[in-house]
Amino acid sequence: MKKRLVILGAGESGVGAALLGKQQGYDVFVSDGGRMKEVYKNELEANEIAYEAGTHTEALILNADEVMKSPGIPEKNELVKKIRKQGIPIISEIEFAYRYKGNSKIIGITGSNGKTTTTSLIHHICKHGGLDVALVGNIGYSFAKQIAEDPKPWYVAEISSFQLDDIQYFRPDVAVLTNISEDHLDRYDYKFENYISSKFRITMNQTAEDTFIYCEDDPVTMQFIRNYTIKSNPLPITMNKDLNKGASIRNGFMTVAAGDERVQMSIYDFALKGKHNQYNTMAAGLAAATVGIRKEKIREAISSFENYPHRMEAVATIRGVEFINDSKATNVNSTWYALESMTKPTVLILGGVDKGNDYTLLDELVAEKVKAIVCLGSDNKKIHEAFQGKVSVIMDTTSAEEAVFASFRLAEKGDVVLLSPACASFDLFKNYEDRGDQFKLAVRNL
Ligand code: UMA
Ligand code: ADP
Repeated sequence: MKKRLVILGAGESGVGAALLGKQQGYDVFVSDGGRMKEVYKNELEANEIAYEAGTHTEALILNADEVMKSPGIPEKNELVKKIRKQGIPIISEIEFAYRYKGNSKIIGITGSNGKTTTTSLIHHICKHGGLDVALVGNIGYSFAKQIAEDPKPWYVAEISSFQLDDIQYFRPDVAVLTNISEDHLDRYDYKFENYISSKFRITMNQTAEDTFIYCEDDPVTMQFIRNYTIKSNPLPITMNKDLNKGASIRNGFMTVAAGDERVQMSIYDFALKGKHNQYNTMAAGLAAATVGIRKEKIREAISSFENYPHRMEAVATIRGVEFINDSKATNVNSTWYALESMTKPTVLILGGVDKGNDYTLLDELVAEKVKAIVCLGSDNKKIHEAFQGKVSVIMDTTSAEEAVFASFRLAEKGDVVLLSPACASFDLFKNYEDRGDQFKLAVRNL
């Protein structure tokens, strides 16, 4: 008899897993409790995969042999609790994909910040170096779908903590942990340790044949690393000392040493600017060197890379006021790095859905650089409380347009207006892209 695979959530992960499941001979049923996107409906129908939308019918779910839970569905969901109670195994989409990857290799990138940048830079370097490689995972493309439709010998996978929560055997050949800071605490019982454990699961199944790249300058990583038994080869990155193995930046010069070969390069030749991106570039260069990309190819690719939008993206300078879109800064740590790289007086646009933020981390940089805070969110109480008396102006706005107008009024020639919200966007926008796009449009309409 066919194994019954029930898939919860019919978004990118759910539909990708359904396609792979069908191809591998499972009896697949997809259940989406909300509204499904038309494109995903069409995909399931074209492949004759049974599904329901707008409800989760328990009778059709609790008879599963195995459940693939989409990463956006939290553990506290009543149905998930019932599935667990019945002892039905729950896996994530990357676990399901892993089962069918064959001999292909995986470079997996996780961390609180810098995942997308590091993942896409690694992908760019590997492609430039001649590897036949696909870009998958949290970056927006289902890993399972890639395997079903266009399997490759190499995958560069961005991996979220939600995806790591339900892995069993998933084992990346090269794992990268960029850094760890508070994020998504609402999904981890507001316990930072739970979220940290989730991140370290990237190393859980690694063996001595694999590699683990991590940031030695990241206090949380270094505090918790000793709690885990990591069998893979450790390769650190740092700006604090020279290393025989790993990557370091010293006096404006990066040295990458994965094996015998050393890649050396000036940070002024990096396409990505800012200290946080120097860390990302070290991690990416090291991952590429680990998988054998030639050093001249690594250097060329690092200097030719173009980053994704919404990450410290220069929008325009209007009457001497520079506008920067960092809408992807959805937690305090990423906003910290954005502020750290500011060299002009800054009007900071902050706010949205707070994920349990501790704003005091920004106090010093705000005191040094921020002349006004413009809140862009439906509930800004926490921001007011955090910065009252520390910044002379704090005001509320409820649309990107209003925030841009207000900031432009507060800014003078030579200032910068920085959208780096430290929060998710779902209160007022569809997602962070929508927030960034509306911001850019409002700036261009000034
Ligand atoms: N749904 C249910 N029942 C519920 C709740 C939701 O059926 O109780 C349904 C919704 O109606 C919807 C579907 O689940 O149709 C969506 O599932 P999902 O939220 O897991 O989203 P996917 O489309 O599968 O996208 C996911 C990742 N989303 C999340 O983790 C929230 C995408 O990352 C990822 O690109 C994609 O898989 C492919 O791997 C997005 C993200 O926001 C970009 N990630 C977070 C982040 O980066 O901070 C972790
Ligand atoms: P992620 O995919 O982990 O969310 P991104 O590369 O999309 O990471 O960057 C998200 C935000 O974090 C952006 O605002 C970016 O400027 C900032 N950022 C990028 N890399 C780092 C890093 N290594 N440390 C801290 N912040 C970073």
